[in-house]
Amino acid sequence: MRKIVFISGASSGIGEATAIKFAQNQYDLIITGRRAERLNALASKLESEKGIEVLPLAFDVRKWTEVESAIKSLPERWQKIDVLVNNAGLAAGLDSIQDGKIDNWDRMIDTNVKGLLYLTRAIAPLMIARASGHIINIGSVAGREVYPNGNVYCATKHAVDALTKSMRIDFLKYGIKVTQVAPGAAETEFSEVRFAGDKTLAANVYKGFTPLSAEDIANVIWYVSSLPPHVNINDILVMPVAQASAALIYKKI
Ligand code: NDP
Ligand code: 8X3
Repeated sequence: MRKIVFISGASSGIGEATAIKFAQNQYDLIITGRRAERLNALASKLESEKGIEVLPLAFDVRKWTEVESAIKSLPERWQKIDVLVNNAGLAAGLDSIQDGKIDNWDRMIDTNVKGLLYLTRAIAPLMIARASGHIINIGSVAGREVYPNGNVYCATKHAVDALTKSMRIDFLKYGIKVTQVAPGAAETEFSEVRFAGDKTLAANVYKGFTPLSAEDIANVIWYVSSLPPHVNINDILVMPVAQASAALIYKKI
């Protein structure tokens, strides 16, 4: 019987790379996001190339009713989730607080904090019933430090840090592992989303240095999930060599 990983935000970037990594290692996958076409295409590709089963589920993590019905609708076989990767998230805008757009704030808080909570609330009981499971939350260097105009995004990732520690305490007696993987700058669709589709602004973020790739982070997620049952990595900060802190990247331009 293959193990099952549930990955939120698998339609691009780190989540998609994580889906590929777990598929290569013969896990069955539940892949989620809002863009159903991308999820369906990834599911067909991985099923045919890797000989595993993939269940694509399109829903918005910001909506509790959608999260709850997606998890309640899981066939029994798919309820045995071994690993939950809480990856769906985004930055919207890069404005100082006095200029901040309320809609951007709501999107970040609702996705990065409430979405992560909603998925955990829906899936943790399934793990608790089996006294087994691993929850991997994708934090950020922005959850350790703040940087100019990062304000609300940084606050949401600080919240992920706090929630990861809280989950570890609350789930301790059930033997459920809880890990935070916190990346520095990784080149994905992240900056395109942050800058509302402006590809030039997004490309500038990664100019002059070698950023992390989505695969780099997927490799770390795979590593932390593949340790012996008695070993847990609580927290791991993964940076490009050219990045010393949230705001300090050495660029050769
Ligand atoms: P991408 O934009 O490439 O991927 C984000 C994923 O999140 C997409 O699959 C998107 O799917 C999903 N998502 C966003 N909003 C929702 C929603 N409301 N409901 C369901 N799914 C949603 O960015 P990354 O891969 O870089 O981001 C993944 C995680 O990594 C995020 O939590 C991000 O904060 C974190 N991170 C990224 C870093 C970076 O430099 N790239 C560094 C540190 C952390 P869809 O649009 O189809 O819904
Ligand atoms: C994403 C990386 O540095 O833009 O979490 O906050 S950063």
